[in-house]
Amino acid sequence: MKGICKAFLGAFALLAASCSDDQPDNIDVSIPGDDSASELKIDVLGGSAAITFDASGDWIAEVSSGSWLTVSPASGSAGKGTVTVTAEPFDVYSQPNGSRIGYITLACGSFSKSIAIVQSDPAAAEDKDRTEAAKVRRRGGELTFEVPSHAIGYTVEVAESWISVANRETGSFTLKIDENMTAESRRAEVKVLSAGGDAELIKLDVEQSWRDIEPGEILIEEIYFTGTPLPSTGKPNSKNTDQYFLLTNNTDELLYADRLLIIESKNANAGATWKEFKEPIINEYCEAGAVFCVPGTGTDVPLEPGESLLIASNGINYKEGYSAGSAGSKVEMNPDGIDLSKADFEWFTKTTNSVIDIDVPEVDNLDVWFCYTLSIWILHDRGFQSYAIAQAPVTVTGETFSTDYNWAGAEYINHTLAGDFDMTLTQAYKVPNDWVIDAVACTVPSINQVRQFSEKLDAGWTYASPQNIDKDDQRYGHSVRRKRGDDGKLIDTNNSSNDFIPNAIPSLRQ
Ligand SMILES: [Ca+2]
Ligand SMILES: [Ca+2]
Repeated sequence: MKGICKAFLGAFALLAASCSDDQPDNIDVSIPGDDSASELKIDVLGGSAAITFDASGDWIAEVSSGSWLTVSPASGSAGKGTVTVTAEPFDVYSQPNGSRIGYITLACGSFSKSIAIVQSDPAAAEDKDRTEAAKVRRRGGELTFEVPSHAIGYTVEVAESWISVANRETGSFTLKIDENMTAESRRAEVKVLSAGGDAELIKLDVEQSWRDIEPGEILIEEIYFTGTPLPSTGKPNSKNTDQYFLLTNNTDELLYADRLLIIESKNANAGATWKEFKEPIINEYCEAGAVFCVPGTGTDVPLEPGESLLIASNGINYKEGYSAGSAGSKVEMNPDGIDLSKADFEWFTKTTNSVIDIDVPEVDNLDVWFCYTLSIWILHDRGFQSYAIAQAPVTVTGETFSTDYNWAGAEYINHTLAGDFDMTLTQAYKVPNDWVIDAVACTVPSINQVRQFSEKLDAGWTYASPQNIDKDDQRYGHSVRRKRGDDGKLIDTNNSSNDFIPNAIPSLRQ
C-alpha cells in the first residue's frame, strides 16, 4: 500500500510542473530563409512552404488575413511543430507594386505570433506593354508566343475571326491562323491581358501576306536557253532540245512552290526591229508571251532550304534520246546532252499543228495559263527574252487570268529597217509587277534595244553569247547562272549584270 501511494504522488508532481505558471506561453518560430527572415516568401506561381516552431503548450494556427492562404494543421500540442502554408497563384498585375501580403497566426495560450506571407515580383512591372510583330504566310498555320511565366491566368484577346487561340498555358500560347483566301494582306491585333484585365502585357501585330512566297525567297538560279548542240550538226535539235530552269529556295525555311508562275516576256528586246508601245505598261506590269504555273493548292510542292526545282523542256535524258511513239517527236541521242529525266516538272503544250511536244508520263506537266504558240514553247535560244517567276493572289485562277490580264490590242509603233509602222499587239498578256518574286533580263548586249521588264525588277541583264553578237554560233551549250556569296547563298541585288555569270557552263552538264 505504501509503495502504490508513492508512485501516485510522483505522477501528480510531474503534471503540476508542466502546467506551472513559472514557464510562460511561448512559440519560438523559425521562418525558412535567412536567419533574420521576418516574413515567409512564396512564389507568385503559388505553392507551399513549411514553418517550424517550438511551442510551450497546445497551439493553434489560422489564417488571420488573406483569403488566398491556407494553413494546416490547424492545431497541435507542445513541442516541435510544423505547419504548411499554401498560397494560390498570384496575378502580379492586379496590384500596383506587384506584391501582396497575408498573415497567419500561431497561438499558444495567451501568446500569439503573426507571420507575414508575401508573394512578390517587382520585375513583373517591366514586362508590361511589350509590343511584338509577327509575319505569317498566306497558307497560315500555328504560331507560338512566349508570355512572362508569372502572368498567371492571362487572357488572349483576338478581334479577327481568322485567328483563334489553339492553346494557352503558363509561359506560352499558340495562335492558329487560317489560310488567307483573299487577294490582300491583312493585319490583326492580338492583346495579351493580365488575369484581371488590369494590365496589357503584350500587343501583338500579326500580318498575314496574300502570298506564300515573298520576293527574293525563291530565285531563278539558272536558265539554260541555248540548248546543247548535236555533234553531227553543231546545232541543237530545233524542236525538242534540252532547256531548263533551276529555281532555288534561297531562304532557311521550308517553302512551297505551288502556284509559282514562270513567265516569258512577249516581245524581243534585241535585234533589228523593236516595238515602241503607245501606252507603256512596264512600270506596273511584266509583258508576257507565256505564263506557266506550278500545279498545287498550297503545300503540294515542298522546297527545302537551298533546294532547287528543276523545270525542263522535256523530262527526258537527252544523252539517250527519246521516241514518243507514232504521234510523237523523235529526239536523237546526244552524247553531250543533259539528263533531264529527273526534272520536277516539264512544260508541255498541247500542239495543234504538226510539231509535236513530248509529254513524258513520269514527269508532271506545268499548268499552262497562256502560251502564244500553237506548237512547242521553246525558250528563245539567242536570249532575246526575259524571264520572271511570280505568284498570283489565290483569287486568280488560270481562267480569270486569261480574261482579266489580256494585253492583246495594245497599240505600238514597229520600228523596222524598212520604216516605222503602226501595229496592234496580239497573243499577249500582262503580269502585275507586284506579283513578281524574281526576274532576270536576258539579251545580247551589243544589239539590245528595249527593256521588257521594269528596272526595279532587274536593273541589268545577262546573256549567253561569248562573242556578244546576234546569231552567235558559240552560244550553244552555255547557260546563265546566278553567283553565290561566301555564305553559300545565291546573290540577289535585282541586277543580273552583277548577280549572274553570263556564258556559263550549265550546272547539270556532267
Ligand atoms: Ca515540252
Ligand atoms: Ca509529262
